[in-house]
Amino acid sequence: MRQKLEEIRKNAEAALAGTSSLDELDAIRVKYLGKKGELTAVLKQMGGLSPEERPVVGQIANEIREHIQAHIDEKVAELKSAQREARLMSETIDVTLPGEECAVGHRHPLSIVLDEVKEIFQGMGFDIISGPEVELDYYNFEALNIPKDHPARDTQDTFYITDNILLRTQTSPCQIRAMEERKPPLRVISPGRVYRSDAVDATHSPLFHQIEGLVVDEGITMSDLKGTLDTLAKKLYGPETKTRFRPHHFPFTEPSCEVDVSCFKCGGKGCSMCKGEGWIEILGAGMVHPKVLQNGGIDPEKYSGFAFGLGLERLVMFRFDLDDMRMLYENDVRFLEQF
Ligand code: 2NM
Repeated sequence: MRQKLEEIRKNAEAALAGTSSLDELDAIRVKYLGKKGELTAVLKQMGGLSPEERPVVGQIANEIREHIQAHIDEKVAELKSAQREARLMSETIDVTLPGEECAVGHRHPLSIVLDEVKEIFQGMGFDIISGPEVELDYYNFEALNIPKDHPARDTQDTFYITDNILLRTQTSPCQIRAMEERKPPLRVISPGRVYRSDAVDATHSPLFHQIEGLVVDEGITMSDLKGTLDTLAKKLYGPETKTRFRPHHFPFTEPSCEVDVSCFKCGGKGCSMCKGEGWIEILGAGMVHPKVLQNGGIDPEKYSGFAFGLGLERLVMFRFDLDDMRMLYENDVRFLEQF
């Protein structure tokens, strides 16, 4: 009988060594230690033993039971720990990967171009800032010198949440906040989502992305604006690219301009991309209005600055020759896997 018990112990140990799941462990427990298990079966035959032998064999059986049970417990703990580890690994994000890369290496075209623009500005010493998408009317309009009766403030164009809370229609509120929080010299870009109450079509979406920039220091002039945006154009579209600055009006800048780049498809001769113009508009810009500097807590007598804004979707559509903006939002894998 002792021999039989020893055999059970050996078999149980051997079975335990090869287990890799909690189910297997439970099956072993049932097979050896269960009510109808092998150990129980042996103990049921103890009636046939002599009174001297009975307690000795009983003790051996108990020791074997405890031994096997302890071994099972140990294995269960090991397996559970390995499972926990595996789950943590699967939930871990590798922060060194490029943002928003999917499992098979595709990146969203908006992310590709955004990263390019960010890198260009970082190379010129700009900080990248962000801010709330749900904004106060003050930061989105008032501080930017956009008057109460301005068409942009119409409820037709802006998503209002309450009378003075809205979804930002541009990222310039970030720049007012940057002026409040920082001291000149100031060099920031604020990329992000903006919202306008537009109907969806090939070139409009109620949610799109803007990249705005702001530079404030002593002695900043229109030359700095032109040099910076010319550098952006050449880095984006190649060193042959020319820029053209046309007068325009924005309430938050004075003077203001729109910026065209020479067509990167035809080089300026005129083609389908530039509609025969030779030029493609990519930016709005200007010298920050003194009232806006003042609203940001900056003395316009001492400092001046320039600012600009560009639409990311437009840039992406030019880059990848897309004719319909909706491609960027529909998440059709046949589109996304091309990037
Ligand atoms: C544009 C065009 C021109 C702009 C102005 C400011 C701020 F906050 F500094 F006043 N940020 N961005 C600006 C200027 C934006 O977008 C077409």
